[in-house]
Formats: sequence, structure tokens, C-alpha cells
Amino acid sequence: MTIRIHYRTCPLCEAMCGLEIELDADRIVAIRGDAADPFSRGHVCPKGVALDRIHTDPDRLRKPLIREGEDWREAEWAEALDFAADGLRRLQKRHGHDSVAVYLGNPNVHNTGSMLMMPNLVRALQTRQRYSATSADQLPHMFAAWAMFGHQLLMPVPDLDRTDLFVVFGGNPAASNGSIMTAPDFRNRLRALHERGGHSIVLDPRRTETAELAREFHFVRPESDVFVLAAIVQTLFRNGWIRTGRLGKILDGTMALQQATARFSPELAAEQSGLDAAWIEALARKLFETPRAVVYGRLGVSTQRHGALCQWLINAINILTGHFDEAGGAMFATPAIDPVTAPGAFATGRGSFGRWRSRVRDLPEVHGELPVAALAEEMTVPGDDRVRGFVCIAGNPVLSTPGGHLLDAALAELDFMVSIDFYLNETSRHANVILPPVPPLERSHYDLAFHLLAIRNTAKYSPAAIPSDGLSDWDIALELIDRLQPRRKMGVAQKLTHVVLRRSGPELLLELALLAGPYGLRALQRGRLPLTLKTLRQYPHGIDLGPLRPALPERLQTKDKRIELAPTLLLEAIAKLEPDASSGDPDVLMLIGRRHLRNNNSWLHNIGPLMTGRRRDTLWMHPDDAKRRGIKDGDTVQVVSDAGNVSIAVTVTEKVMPGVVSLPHGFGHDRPGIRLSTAARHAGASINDLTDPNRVDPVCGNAAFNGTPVRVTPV
Ligand SMILES: Nc1nc2c(c(=O)[nH]1)N[C@H]1C(S)=C(S)[C@@H](COP(=O)(O)OP(=O)(O)OC[C@H]3O[C@@H](n4cnc5c(=O)[nH]c(N)nc54)[C@H](O)[C@@H]3O)O[C@H]1N2
Ligand SMILES: Nc1nc2c(c(=O)[nH]1)N[C@H]1C(S)=C(S)[C@@H](COP(=O)(O)OP(=O)(O)OC[C@H]3O[C@@H](n4cnc5c(=O)[nH]c(N)nc54)[C@H](O)[C@@H]3O)O[C@H]1N2
Ligand code: SF4
Ligand SMILES: [Mo]
Repeated sequence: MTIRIHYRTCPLCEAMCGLEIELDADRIVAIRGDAADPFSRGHVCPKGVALDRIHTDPDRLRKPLIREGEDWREAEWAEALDFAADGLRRLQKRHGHDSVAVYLGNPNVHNTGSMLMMPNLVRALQTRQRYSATSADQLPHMFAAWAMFGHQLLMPVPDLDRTDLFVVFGGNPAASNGSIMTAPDFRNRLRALHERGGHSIVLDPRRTETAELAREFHFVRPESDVFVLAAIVQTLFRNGWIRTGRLGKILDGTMALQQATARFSPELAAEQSGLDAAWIEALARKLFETPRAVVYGRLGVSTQRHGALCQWLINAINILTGHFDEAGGAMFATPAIDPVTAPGAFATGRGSFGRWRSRVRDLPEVHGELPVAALAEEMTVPGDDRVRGFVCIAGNPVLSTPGGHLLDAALAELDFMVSIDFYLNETSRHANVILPPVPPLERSHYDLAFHLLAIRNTAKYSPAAIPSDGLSDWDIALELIDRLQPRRKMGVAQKLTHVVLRRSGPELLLELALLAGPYGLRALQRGRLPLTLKTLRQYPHGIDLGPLRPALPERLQTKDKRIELAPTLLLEAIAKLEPDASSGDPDVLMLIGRRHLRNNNSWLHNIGPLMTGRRRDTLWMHPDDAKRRGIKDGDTVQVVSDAGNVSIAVTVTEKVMPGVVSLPHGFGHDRPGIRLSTAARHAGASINDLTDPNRVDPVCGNAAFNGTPVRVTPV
């Protein structure tokens, strides 16, 4: 037996935990947390430990599949790639480029080669029908970043390790391991905060795992946060609790912000949210008086109708109270490869708004994409210019987007569909051809996304753990681009990426990007050696580059290097904001989601060891609401919304607030034709058969999952 140890970054969630993998030849013997990783310090969760099970899962596709009627046939790569490209080209020739839509799912951002190459594949398709999981997730954060700081990726993160007051609106890092806050080992970091005398507050419609750890917890009605946040801003102005410090000189729009929030009193916020007015005022004061404090808001205040307003106001509160770009407040990371400032393939555009609009609902493009809530109707509503073909890359929108059942039906009617995915699941079952990339352990990894959102600057590269003769996502993208787009039609940067990647894989590109980055050739000016890929290879546990550093105004990407506190689109939206009158009807409940440590969106339910233990796909309901309807714990109920209905078992629990019910997303594996034997035994119901594609954030079009009105009856 020749045991070797391999170190790598776990690519499953945003925490970037270091893994220590024990291999016997190419067989995985054990996976543990890497105690020598300077960032994650040995932390690991059950998903990371089960990473080998993706590798060994007999249901995982190893070869391309081509549909033949109701059946599938395994095909060689050359045939499958030709078939995919021919099908797309034929459709686009006949009906125009916009007849093909493309969707990028969440795992793309956890995949180095996909980050580099999928934008080029999207470009090669030349379609304006571009969608991604972004508009079912963090688009409001990106919108606020673009509007205030001049770049969609300038999303501030809470400096968790140095703050003394951590206020969380709608995030559950104890289960999700953090989001737009890469903070591996969140629990111990929160414990350390408490041990240094700090305080933590969670506001959520559910008493979450994070709420249990926090010093203080308050129920808040879904979609009411905007009133609370606006009341905090109003209170700060009213009392003169403003401390903008050195940023004062670069702030625009302070007066406009003050005027826009003037009508949002703590009393109104209390009535809307269920919080106490005096408590809201006291929170504003505490934020002003605590030297190191930060407000952090995540999915709960993003995937709702007021997502963009919430993210804007959260940034504004941190700025007004002197907790922005300062230790212990909201800060910007300085990653070794920086997509905000990097050249070529690594660069992400600043962002854009309204350059084109969706065909049916006239929703504006944001940052080059249309809202995924509009995808199904773009396919089904008749018209010469409707979408007839689809490319789905590492996504499962049938389970993950609002009104997923409507998209399910729409996909069944398409002329042609390509999936790049290693599972035959609820979405890829509609494809004409499935192109399966290698699984995570067979590819190299440098995290291009989450170093940017991390609470500490670190860098780490991992080679592939297991050699592979399969195709990576970037190989597949290259092959399709070669078949779809003549080289002469590529831009310079695109052509360069293409040629370099084909010759030498992502590594040479990573090397160039590191040299161009803040720790690269610029280090020479400080008398230091540049950080190169060679250095990273010498430090397989990763390199610590220190705590977050103040970065303003230099890092701002606004033209005048100033912060816009009152962007026009957000001022217009807050002027239209009206109190929610629907709160009275006791028959209507507000639906929210729920994440569990052992789930990862829709796609790890086929991994046996993650599916043991108590059922976790039930509808949680408060005892008062259950009693009123004659529902007992374990009963099966019918849940009906404006968009659809499901039946599911109930868990009666005081952990959700009265008037609210909670169902996790990512279930609904009872659809015919999938090849997920374990997941099918834990089918559950899909929350997105209830969520309504017509409910979107009117500012940026993000899906508004939270607070979907539903009625629940026993069956
Ligand atoms: N109601 C409700 N809906 C939600 C949410 C919610 O909280 N509530 N959360 C939303 C959020 S935050 C997100 S990010 C989205 C996620 O939405 P999606 O990204 O659409 O869904 P996933 O379940 O992540 O599906 C990932 C797919 O990629 C495949 N895959 C995994 N790794 C790779 C890889 O390396 N390469 C390729 N090619 N394929 C791969 C998997 O097999 C799976 O099919 O869901 C959103 N939907
Ligand atoms: N184990 C696990 N980890 C994951 C994932 C997973 O599926 N499983 N998914 C990953 C992905 S893609 C993402 S984007 C992140 C998400 O990371 P988080 O944002 O931390 O995830 P959630 O658990 O969805 O937290 C959202 C919280 O908002 C609450 N909420 C709902 N509506 C409202 C509201 O109107 N107001 C307020 N204040 N709160 C509300 C919910 O009850 C929930 O507790 O997690 C990532 N990590
Ligand atoms: S917390 Fe996230 S990154 Fe860490 S082991 Fe679990 S899935 Fe992987
Ligand atoms: Mo997400």
C-alpha cells in the first residue's frame, strides 16, 4: 500500500475549507479537515468529508448521453460535442441567436476552469437570453455594489474576526457556513467574538442554528426588514448619530438619503416587522456607539421583493456609523487574483443596467443577464422570437428557480437542449445531449470567486487529486466554442485565453493573473518576491496574506472615486415603498426556505452518508397555526400558492414565527426519468413549485422567494 496525502480546497460551499485527503494509489481512503490550513484551521463539515462519494457515485455520468426518444445512449465525446453544437447552430441559423437561452448554475463559481471559460462559451452563443443562479440569489448585493461603489463585485464582507457587534439580517452561517462572507469555522469565530466581550444579534423569521448561538435573537416578519433598516437610517440622522470619518470626504447623496428615509419611523417598522420600536432605536444607538460593529444581511434580505433596497440600506448604515472600510466593520478583501482589477479572462465588467429587456415582461437586463424568473415565459409565450433552445451549465433550475414546475413543462417543449452536468436530474432529463465533466477531485482548483468575499486574505492552489482522462468543464467549453465560433470572430483577450487554455490548461493563466495581481510583480516595489503559482505549490495548505485592509478610495470603481449613498434607481424605489397591508389575513401564511448543513442546494441528495438521520424536508409550522387548521405533527398537508401546490408532511415547531411556514429548497426528486437512486428515496416536495415567478424585486428582477403567500390545509 502506498499512501499519499493530498491537500485541497473544498469546492462545495463558500467556506473554502482545507481538506486533507488520504489516497491509496487513486483510491480515497479518508478525508479530514486540514489542520494546517491557515484559514480553516482543520474545520470541515459532513459534505466535505463526503466529497469522495461524488467521485464514486455509480449514478454519476462518466460518458456523454444522447437522447433517443425516451431512451438514452452513451456516446463518444466527438459525436456528442458535434451533436450539441450542430443542434444549437441549426436553431440559431433558422430563428436567430436569441432563440437559444443559456443558464449558469451555482457550481460554476466553485470551478476554476468554468470561471475562466464559461463566459466565453456564453459569448460564443451570441444570445441576449442569458440567465444564471445570480438572479435567484445575490443579485441585490451586486446591484447595490454597482450602484454605490461602481463595480458589481465590490461587495463588502463583515470583518468577523475583529468586530464586537455582529448584526445578522437573514443569514444562517451556522448551517450555510457563510455566504458573501467566506468564514470557515464560523462557530468558533463567533465564539471568539463572544469571548472578547462582543455581542451578536440575529433577526430572522425562524429561530435558526445561528440564532441558537447568538447572544440575542428576534423574530422578524418576512419582507419587512426594509422598514427596519430604513428606520435605523432615519434614527441615525434624527439623532445626529453619524460618524463618517475619513469617508465623509468621498460621500455623495447624504442629504438625499436622509430625505428618502425620513418617513420611515421606528413605529412604522415595528408595526411591519413585529419588532419593538424602542428596540430598533436602541439598536441604531448601539451601532453608533460601538467602536467596532457591522450589519450583515444575506439571503433572507436578498431573495425577497425588497432585496436591492435592503442591501443598499445595510451598506448605508455601515457607512453612516463609521463601520465601513474599517477594522471590525464591513470591508473589502484584497485577493491575490482580483476580478475587479484583473486583465483579460479574469476581469468581470463593472456592471450594467437596462441595455436590453426581456421579451415578455419587459424586465431590464442587469449585469449582462435577464432575471431567471422570466426564463419559462420566454420559452412558452408564443412569438417568432421566443426561446426554442437551451444550454444548461451546472444548474438545476427546475428545482432552484421560482415556479420551477412551469420551467419543467417549458423545457419539455423545447426544440433542442444541451446540459453540461454529471447527473441526469430534474433539469438535464429534458436535454437532447448531456455532456458530463469530471468531478471536483479530478480537476485543479484556485478559488477565483471566494477569496474576493473572504474575511481574511489568503491564497491557495490545489492540483487535481486524482488523474483523469475525462473532460473538465473548460475542456467542454473549448470544444463547443471551437464548433460554434470561428477564431477570427473572437476578441483579443478571448482568443488569448482560448489558445493558452488549450495549450496548457488553467495553470498558465493563473500564473499570469497572480503576477498581475496585488501580490504579484507589484510586490517587487516593496522589496518582496512576487506571489507565483510556484510559491503556492510549495505551500499546499495555503498562504495567509493577513487581515482585511482599508482600501478606499483606491478600490472604488466609480468614475470619480466617490461613494454614491443615494443611487437614483434606489431612491425611486424607496419612494414607491408602501407598508404591506396583507399582514392581517390569518388564513394566509408566509413561506420561507431553510438550509441544512447536509444539503447543498439540489444536488447532494444522492450522496448516501448525507441523507441519514431525521427527515429534513418537512414543512415547519408554528403550533398556533397548526392548531387553527387542525393539523398535527407528522400530518400530510396541501400547500397552495398563486403559482402551484404541493403536498408534504408537517413538523409542528415553535422555531418558526406564527404566520410563517418553512420548507427547504432543492427537493422534489419524484420526477420520472431521473437517474438519482438515493435522492429519489428522499424525494420530498419542491418549494419552487410554490414560489411565483411573478414575484420579483422590482429594482433588479431578483427572485422573491421569501414571504410567498400560501394556504395550508390538512389532507
Ligand atoms: N426557494 C428557494 N430557491 C432557491 C434558493 C432558496 O434559498 N430558496 N436558493 C437559491 C440559490 S442561493 C442558489 S445558488 C440556486 C442554485 O441553483 P442551481 O445552481 O440551479 O442549482 P444546484 O442545485 O446548485 O445545481 C447544480 C447542478 O450542477 C451540477 N454540478 C455540480 N458540480 C458541477 C460541476 O463542477 N460542473 C458541472 N458542469 N455541473 C456540476 C449538479 O449535478 C447540479 O445539477 O438556488 C436558488 N433557489
Ligand atoms: N449546508 C448548506 N450550505 C450552503 C448551501 C446549502 O444549500 N446547504 N447553499 C449555499 C448557497 S448557494 C448560498 S447562496 C448560501 C446562503 O447562505 P445563507 O444566506 O446563510 O443561507 P440561508 O440558510 O438560506 O439563510 C437565509 C435566512 O434568512 C431567513 N429569512 C427568510 N426570509 C427572511 C426575511 O424576509 N427576512 C429575514 N431577516 N430573514 C429571512 C431564513 O429563515 C434563513 O435563516 O449558503 C451556501 N451554503
Ligand atoms: S463547510 Fe463548505 S467548504 Fe467546508 S467542508 Fe463543508 S462544504 Fe466544504
Ligand atoms: Mo446561492
